[in-house]
Amino acid sequence: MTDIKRRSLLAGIAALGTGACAKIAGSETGQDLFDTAEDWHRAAQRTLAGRQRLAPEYAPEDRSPTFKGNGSLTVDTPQYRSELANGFANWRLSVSGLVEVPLSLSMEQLRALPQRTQITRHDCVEGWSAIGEWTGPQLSTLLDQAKVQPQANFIVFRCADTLYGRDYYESVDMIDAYHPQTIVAHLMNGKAIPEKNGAPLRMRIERQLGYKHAKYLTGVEAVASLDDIGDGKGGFWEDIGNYQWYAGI
Ligand SMILES: Nc1nc2c(c(=O)[nH]1)N[C@H]1C(S)=C(S)[C@@H](COP(=O)(O)O)O[C@H]1N2
Ligand SMILES: [Mo]
Repeated sequence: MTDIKRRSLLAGIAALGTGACAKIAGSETGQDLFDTAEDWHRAAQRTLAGRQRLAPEYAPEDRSPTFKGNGSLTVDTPQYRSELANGFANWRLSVSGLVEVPLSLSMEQLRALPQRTQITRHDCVEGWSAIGEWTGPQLSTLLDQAKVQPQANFIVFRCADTLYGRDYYESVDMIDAYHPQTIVAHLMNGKAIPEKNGAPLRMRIERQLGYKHAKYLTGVEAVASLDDIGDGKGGFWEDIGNYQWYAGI
């Protein structure tokens, strides 16, 4: 386990501990105290195990014949149009913020990293789902390469598009960032990701609802707090007041 992961797990335990501590303070005997600590530890383990659970994966024949595009269906800038025409040969992904080694990765470099392929169901809050196959490096590989600093608590996803005149962005905590099914996808159903689905790079964060899966990805940024990002609520939909930051499924 990486230091970051261990730290975010400990943060999770600490958050859970608040309730248990109140209980401990009110307990009468040593045995009570011991039992409470035991319960607390077990509950913490259960919750952490829950967050790390894998999303169901499907068989190739389960893939939806069409995977609808939702939200932005393209990026309306001359740079994007020329990148698209050019097969995204010059697209780069930055890994920045609270890292020892900032990275700027080409598509070729991303393709050269160890890859994960997963067939998963995408669930949009608007009430539709689709099953697709996604391939790309695990986000954890990039974060380890960039050496995320211990003060980082969140990973912010930066996107090329705007929606309703605002930059689309999203963020997750370190447990989702290091989840094995959190990947930077460059293939969908074995081919380059279509324009409407976020070409050339998009996040797949399989334990979260659809709006967390940032399309048209340009950067991932490690931050201590979300306060100074966008309007401070951790994402595009969160800022405009529609959806919750934690969208775990
Ligand atoms: N950059 C960006 N990412 C985005 C969106 C968007 O509008 N812009 N829409 C989100 C929503 S609400 C969903 S359901 C999924 C849709 O992915 P799809 O277009 O591949 O169906 O992308 C998410 N990621
Ligand atoms: Mo969505």
